[in-house]
Order: sequence, then structure tokens, then C-alpha cells
Amino acid sequence: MPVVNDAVQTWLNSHVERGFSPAALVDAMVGAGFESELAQATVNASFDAADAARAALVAAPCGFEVAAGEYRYDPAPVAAGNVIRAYDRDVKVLMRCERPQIVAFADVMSDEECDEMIERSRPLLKRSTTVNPENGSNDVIANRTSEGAWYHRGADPFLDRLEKRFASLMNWPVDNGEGLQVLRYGVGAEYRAHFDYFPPSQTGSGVHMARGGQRVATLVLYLNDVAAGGETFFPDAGVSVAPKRGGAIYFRYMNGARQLDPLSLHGGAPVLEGEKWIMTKWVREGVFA
Ligand code: PD2
Ligand code: ZN
Repeated sequence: MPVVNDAVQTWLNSHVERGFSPAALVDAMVGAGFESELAQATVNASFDAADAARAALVAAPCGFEVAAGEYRYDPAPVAAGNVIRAYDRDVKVLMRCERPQIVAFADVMSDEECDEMIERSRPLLKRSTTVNPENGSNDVIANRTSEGAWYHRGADPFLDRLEKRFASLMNWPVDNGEGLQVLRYGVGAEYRAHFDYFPPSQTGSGVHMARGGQRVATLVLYLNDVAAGGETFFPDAGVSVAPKRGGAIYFRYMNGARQLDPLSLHGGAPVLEGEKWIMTKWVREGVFA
């Protein structure tokens, strides 16, 4: 008879967070050979723990939405200069925008590293989801027509090295980063304008903020050259960045006072020709465990 060890608890927590129902999780545990009473009690305890974590977060709000013009642009953590030594690589700075805070880079990854991420991900792709604003579940919706694959942080030495490089580039701890996500967009696929932070006013945000708090910044890495389309755009700032293999774009949307920047609204434009492969690293205000 199986027992509830750390691996089972981690599996349960991640499924609670993803919006699975208690009944579905009990069924899955019983199907895996657990006693029905143990499964029920463990699932109940996991939901209680998630509720308590959410309640604690509601008591300590995770960021403040402010009107355009009220967001204070304190210095972004990314280093100054035209070339940044990021862990094991010299990365070139192509462009900096102050409102919203955006930095475009070249040479963050080598061609071989980009190819390796694409080839690893190809067999793992699943239709991308977005956070349901009401219950926090990850849903497939028409606004986001890419396919994606997730990787656990530090899953192997190759990913670990990339993550150390990205953390160094963003000047933000590795431990505050979510796992890497690789996305593929075919012709016509897009990610319509959205915010990467979890809107504090939406009840579904709580479940995500229970791990590491609010997202503060994003690094989008371009893994291939796109024949036409696929730009990352910021409609309210009038900024658009074309994908270029090995390059990346960083944008920051929560300041030290925990205000959230409405100008960080952004999207991935439809791919017009060819395909687009990117990798995203979202970073939190606290440790993402
Ligand atoms: O595909 C992109 O360029 C893009 C742009 C903005 C992806 C995301 N955001 C995202 O995955 O959050
Ligand atoms: Zn985004």
C-alpha cells in the first residue's frame, strides 16, 4: 500500500494549485493504490493548506494596481552599460525603455543552446493555458494560441546554467524564478495583449501568488528567427520588438513599493510566416518553491 511521502504531497499541491477538484484527486490517489480514507484525508488537508496560504496572501496584498501616470519608476535591477557579464556570457544591450521598463538584449543564448531547447521541447508541447481570473485554474483560451512545455527549475546542468545566466542578467535570485517555459507559435498563432502579473483584484490570482508572491519581471528569450510577424508588442507604450534568435527582452512591472505598472500591457503578435519559438522566465518577489 503506497504512503504519502514528499513526492506525493508535491504532486497533490501542484494539482490543487492547478484547479483540480477534490473528487478528481481522491479518485487519482485511489486509482494509484492508496486507501480511500487516507486519500480523502490527505486531499482535504491539502485543500485546507492551500486555503490558509491564500487567506494569508489576502491579508498581505500582493501588489497594487495603479492608474497610468501613478506608477513610480524606481531603478530596475538590470546592470547599466552596453555589455553585461551574465554569469558565463557577455550579453549585449540593444535598447532600454524607461516607461515601461524594457531592456532588449542580443546574444543571451548561443545558436546551439536555442536549438537544444527547441529540440527538447518539440515532443513535449501542449496547448498553452492562461490563469482563470475567478478560480486560478489554467485554462485553454482563444487569446493564447501557442503550444508550450514547462521545465522544473534546475532540472539538469544545462537548464541550471541557463537559469544562472538569466538570473545574473536580471540581477534577481535564481530561487525567485519560475521554471522555464518554451512556447511554439505556428502561422496565425498569437498571445493577445495581457499582463504577466497576477491582478490582485482577481480571486484566481491568490492560488498562484501562494508560491513566491507576485511576479515582478519577465525575460522572453527568442529561440529562432521568425520570417514575418511574431513581434512582442507593448500597445500602450507604442513599442514593439522583433524576435531574433539568441536575443531576449526583459520587462519589469512591479516596483519596490509593490505598485504594478499598467503600461506593461504586452502581447505576442500573430506569426505571419514560419514559426516562432520563445522561452519565458517569470520572476517573483519572493522564493518560488
Ligand atoms: O510571445 C511573445 O512574444 C510573448 C509576449 C509577451 C509571450 C508572452 N508575453 C508571455 O508568454 O507572457
Ligand atoms: Zn506576457
